[in-house]
Amino acid sequence: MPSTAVVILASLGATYALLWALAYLNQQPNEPPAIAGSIPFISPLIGLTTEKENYYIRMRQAYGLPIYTLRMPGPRTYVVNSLRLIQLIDRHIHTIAFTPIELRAVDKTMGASKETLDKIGRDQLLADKGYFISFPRNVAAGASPGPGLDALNRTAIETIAESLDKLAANGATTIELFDWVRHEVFAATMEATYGPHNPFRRPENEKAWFTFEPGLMVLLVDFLPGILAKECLKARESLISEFREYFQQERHLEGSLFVRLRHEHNVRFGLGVEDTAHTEVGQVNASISNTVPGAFWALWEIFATSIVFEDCQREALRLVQTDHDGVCTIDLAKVRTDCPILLSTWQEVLRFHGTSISARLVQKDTVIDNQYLLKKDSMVIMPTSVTHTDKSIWGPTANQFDHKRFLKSKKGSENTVPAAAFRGFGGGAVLCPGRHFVSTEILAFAALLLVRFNVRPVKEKWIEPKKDYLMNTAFPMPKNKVYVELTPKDRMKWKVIFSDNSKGINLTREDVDGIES
Ligand code: HEM
Ligand SMILES: *[C@@H]1O[C@H](CO)[C@@H](O)[C@H](O)[C@H]1NC(C)=O
Ligand SMILES: *[C@@H]1O[C@H](CO)[C@@H](O)[C@H](O)[C@H]1NC(C)=O
Ligand SMILES: CC(=O)N[C@H]1CO[C@H](CO)[C@@H](O)[C@@H]1O
Repeated sequence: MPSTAVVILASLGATYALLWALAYLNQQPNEPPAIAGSIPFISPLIGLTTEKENYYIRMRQAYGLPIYTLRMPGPRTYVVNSLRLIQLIDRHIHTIAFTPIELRAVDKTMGASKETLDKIGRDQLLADKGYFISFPRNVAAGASPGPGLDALNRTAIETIAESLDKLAANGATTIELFDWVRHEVFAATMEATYGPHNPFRRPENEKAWFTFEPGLMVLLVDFLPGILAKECLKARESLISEFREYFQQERHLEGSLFVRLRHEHNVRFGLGVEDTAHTEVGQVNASISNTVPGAFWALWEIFATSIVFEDCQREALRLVQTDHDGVCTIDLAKVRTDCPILLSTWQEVLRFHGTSISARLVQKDTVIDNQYLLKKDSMVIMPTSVTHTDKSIWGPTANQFDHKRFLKSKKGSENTVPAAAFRGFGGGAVLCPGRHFVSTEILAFAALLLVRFNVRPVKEKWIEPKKDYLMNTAFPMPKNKVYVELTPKDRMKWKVIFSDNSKGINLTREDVDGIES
């Protein structure tokens, strides 16, 4: 009789052979090559869990493939390294689609009813009929350069300016950078979006949001959410009831063009107040989850390195005019045109710290670039950090933070770095509609801080926090606290204005080329 050890060994061996066979034999010759690691299915899972984004970068370095297949439990996943292939995939809006992923997110995380999901999911891949696919076009006017954007960014900046005014009145104040930025940016973004009846003016609603947000991933994975995300679900219910009241009383009519267009979009698809209250939770997520860590890393880079700080401060000070009564006036609309280094720094923050992963679902067998077969029901993953660390695109300094990298005047930069290689706001059919707004908001925030306050770390030195990579945001979260002292520079009276010129911030290829999206 064989001993237990032999039985265990034999079954391990058989399992291994089976996994190996599944990973390789089941693979068609024209599919992207499979990378299985030492134990098929298990190694990639362990790699991704422990290394997060760095796993994709390591695989790119180790194998140098333009595209490859990762076999893990669940559907097969194609990971795209090559920018050229990413651009080709971007064109297959209907066959390599984003909408099923959005639909799943609404289903799992927003607590929408079956009827709501039916309305949202109907004809999802038809350009003029699908809810998600027609969303960007229907709401574009709310956040693209023009009156919609003007109103959004005016309110956001006023909110921040007011808050900094109060802070200055208190003299020196110590804050924790992330918590502080989170509150400032959240308050400004929500005020701009929802207007005078913004539900988030009530602190308990802001608190509910930040109880809800960290549980999103648990809801998305859908593993025992009732137990593991109990608080999160409770917070969601209270947020939904706030939105129910907001839309019931038609408060959105006094809100931004953006929120009004979103509401009209919903009405067009037959969604009522109850449905809208649920989808709005997703809109808050889209507009805040990347904005907060983005603003944090921007301020971190601007203040923690002295050259960056000096360059940015010099530019910001140029926006200030002091009249003979000693009133300082700053025109924040000019951050977009008159602060090229500040702008370049923000773009570099998006390149260097950006970790967004574009995910798509293959709707039917599709061949790209005349050679790679992508099979139906597979996932396609395009990690931005892979493109953003590619030395063949960014040169030998790809792994360094260079705040002047995106300066137009910098020698050779325009020729060597194609605008399309910058993927901080996505690209192609799925381009972030909030990009102009959020860029203006963050740059104006930084500029105002630069001119009004001395910002120094409580601990003598700036110590960069460790990064916590989350699977579903465009930036990592800082793991350590950063305590900072803010001291007003002067006792002058400050006036914050925005001159009128409806320009956007052109960071993506689509903006530079003037492509409508
Ligand atoms: C620094 C802040 C932000 C970053 C880095 C960012 C980044 C992105 C990226 C990379 C995508 C594309 C995702 C993909 O390809 O799968 C995206 C989509 C989106 N973003 Fe942003 N975003 C930011 C702020 C905002 C804001 C402030 C709003 C709203 C006011 C917003 C609304 C959206 C929406 C609605 C989509 C989905 C677009 C679609 O369905 O076509 N984002 N964002
Ligand atoms: C929340 O927003 C982020 C950023 O847009 C996105 O990556 C994530 O998938 C969203 N989460 C859900 C559950 O919709
Ligand atoms: C951005 O690009 C558009 C279209 O190409 C152009 O009209 C606009 O002036 C540019 N904005 C800035 C700030 O350069
Ligand atoms: C992109 C941008 O900054 N747009 C506008 C922001 O708001 C001010 C005030 O209305 C406008 O002047 C900007 O053009």
